Amino acid sequence: MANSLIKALQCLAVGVLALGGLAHAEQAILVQDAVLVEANPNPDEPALRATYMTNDDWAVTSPSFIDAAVMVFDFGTQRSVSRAVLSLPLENLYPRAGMAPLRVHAFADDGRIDLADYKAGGSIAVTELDAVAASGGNATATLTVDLTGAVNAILPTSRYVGIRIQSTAVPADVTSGFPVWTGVKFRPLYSLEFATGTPPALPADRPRFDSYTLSVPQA
Ligand SMILES: [Ca+2]
Repeated sequence: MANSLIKALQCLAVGVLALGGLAHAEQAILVQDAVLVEANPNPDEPALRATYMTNDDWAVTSPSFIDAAVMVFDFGTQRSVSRAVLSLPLENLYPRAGMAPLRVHAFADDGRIDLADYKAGGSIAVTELDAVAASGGNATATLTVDLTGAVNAILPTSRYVGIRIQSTAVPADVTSGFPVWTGVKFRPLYSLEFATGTPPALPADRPRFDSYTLSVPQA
């Protein structure tokens, strides 16, 4: 109990630092989180749905499965943000060749996680990051991701923002070594902090947006 409280406070401290200088930071409510698993991935037949849903906060690729960490946040009546930052506390890193690259997708959600959320939203990631570099190699650091543009694109049509995080590795990349997967494991203490206000003209994550499936506010 004491340990988990300390961990939560440490997380909060890192999250507050991530929003340094932001007055009136608020938290979107984490409605649900889960892991969507694609079993026996076949590069010739990309899956449109996950095979099953589980938990334990994995985002790893192995030769025989892909685990995507998925979470849904509720922004209530909020219709725009001046900034939004996702905090992802690591439990462990599983690098290959010294790297654990991840990609982050955001999508307008219906408020609960189902198997179709494995491919929901645009095919282009909001952002990609190497968890080893972003954490400085600290396997229990908290990663932060700027999602301002993604959140502002979703809120006009949906109060629920879905986030999906996967390793960018494909099964064929993971042919040897131990363990037989690569990516990260998170602690289930995700948070999405935001500041109220009008959207910035050029959010940091905007250039990566898939304008086909998500409408991006015009400058
Ligand atoms: Ca959903």
